[in-house]
Amino acid sequence: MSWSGKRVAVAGLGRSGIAVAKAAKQLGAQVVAFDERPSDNPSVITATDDLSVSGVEVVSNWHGRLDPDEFDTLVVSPGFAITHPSIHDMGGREVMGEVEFAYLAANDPVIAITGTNGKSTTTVLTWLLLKAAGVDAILCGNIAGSGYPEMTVTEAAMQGGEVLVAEISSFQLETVKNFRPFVATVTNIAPDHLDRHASYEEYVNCKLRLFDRMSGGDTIVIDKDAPGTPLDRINDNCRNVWLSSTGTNSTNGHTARVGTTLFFSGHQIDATSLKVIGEHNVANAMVAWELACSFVGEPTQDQADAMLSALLSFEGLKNRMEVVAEKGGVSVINNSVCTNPEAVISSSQGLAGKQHLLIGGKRKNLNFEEVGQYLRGTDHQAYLFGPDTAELNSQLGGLGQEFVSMGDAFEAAVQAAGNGESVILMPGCASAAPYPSFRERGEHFVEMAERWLLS
Ligand code: UMA
Repeated sequence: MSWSGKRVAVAGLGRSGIAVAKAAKQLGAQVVAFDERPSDNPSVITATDDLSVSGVEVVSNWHGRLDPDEFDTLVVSPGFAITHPSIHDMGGREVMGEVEFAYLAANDPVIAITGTNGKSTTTVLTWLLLKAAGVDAILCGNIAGSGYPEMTVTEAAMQGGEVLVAEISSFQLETVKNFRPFVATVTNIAPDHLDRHASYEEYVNCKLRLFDRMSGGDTIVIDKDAPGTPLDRINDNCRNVWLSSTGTNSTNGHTARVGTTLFFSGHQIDATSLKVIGEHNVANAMVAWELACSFVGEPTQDQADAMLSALLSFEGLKNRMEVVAEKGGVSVINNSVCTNPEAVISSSQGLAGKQHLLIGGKRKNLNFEEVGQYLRGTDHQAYLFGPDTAELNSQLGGLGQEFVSMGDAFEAAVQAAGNGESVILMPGCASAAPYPSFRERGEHFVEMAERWLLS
């Protein structure tokens, strides 16, 4: 597709919008980038300076409307809901999201990973396995704050390599049309983002859009034991690779499990030798291996050895069950990226010993009753904080202690924790003020843990 001379509006001056505006300009389009934040916002100032150098016009303090006669195409960032008035204003003209734009600009095949939980870990693991196998793979997509060299899909498309390994969110899938990964998976599906998607069904439909265009020589990798994945709705117009992360189902790929023994292309390891803990990480490892093999084929002996060594040395990502301090037999763990009830339960189940869980933030219309039921079957304690504390506690059946701030909740939790126990930031919610994102929330938690170590 040619962008030369096209009049392109880009909605959003975040990571996606900046990348699209620069790329569209580089591809010969006339670009105007819009953002509803005021022009004196520090991020808007930085973005405006950055884009002006590239010859992109910037409109900040935007009222959210567009004159369709001025533009041929609108490219929206994932943070824009499909109900945004600018999309409506475009009428029948071309509207696409960042992933669609990147796909049209890319020359490389894409391995795409979606799902509710585990997608960042699976994406990084796939990328590490491919690198170990000698493939020039690029890590990209929705992934943020992983500690690895991540970039937007657009930046990856413009950079080019052998294959793009992309984490893809439901927000990004709302606006895809031609996007056709060569290899793809959905890790699992559980309720999330119900403040953005009209219903859980719509959220599931969005996730499954990843597979819509796949056919012929493409490959879909599915864990038959993944919670919430509708196995009867997986596109079978292409190769389907089935694995069984619990070892209870039949498989046709490169991985298998018998008890705690895991097989990767014939190599045998015990699940406990993985540095990342929990059953969900066994699933992530098996899915990543299948994804990597779907690209490289049957690995040679040297490739398989290098891939296995990469898998066994993987210590996990920042903000994901990251042990940040240990004192007096108490472990302090940062799981700031845990932003839905299902992730609270699965992350907690992956860890032995009594847990003191810091839960709170924006609830996103999600229901925490199942977390309440889960906690009642354990001796874990919940410490609630943030704007939705009262609603959270009511859904937990009143078993949480309520605090104004995450700092107060942390103080109470470390006071109460004893030898062999853990204090975990397990928010289950999106970040809320004073934290702009899960990264700042995690950073503050780590700072508190470091101060506690010195106390
Ligand atoms: N904006 C408006 N009006 C709107 C919405 C946004 O003007 O109605 C502006 C904001 O003022 C801001 C910009 O748009 O300046 C932000 O755009 P954005 O929200 O799309 O954010 P980006 O920085 O482009 O980041 C996006 C993803 N953000 C979202 O999906 C909300 C990032 O995922 C992703 O890492 C990045 O692209 C690169 O691909 C974040 C996320 O929270 C981490 N994702 C959700 C999740 O993982 O649960 C889906």
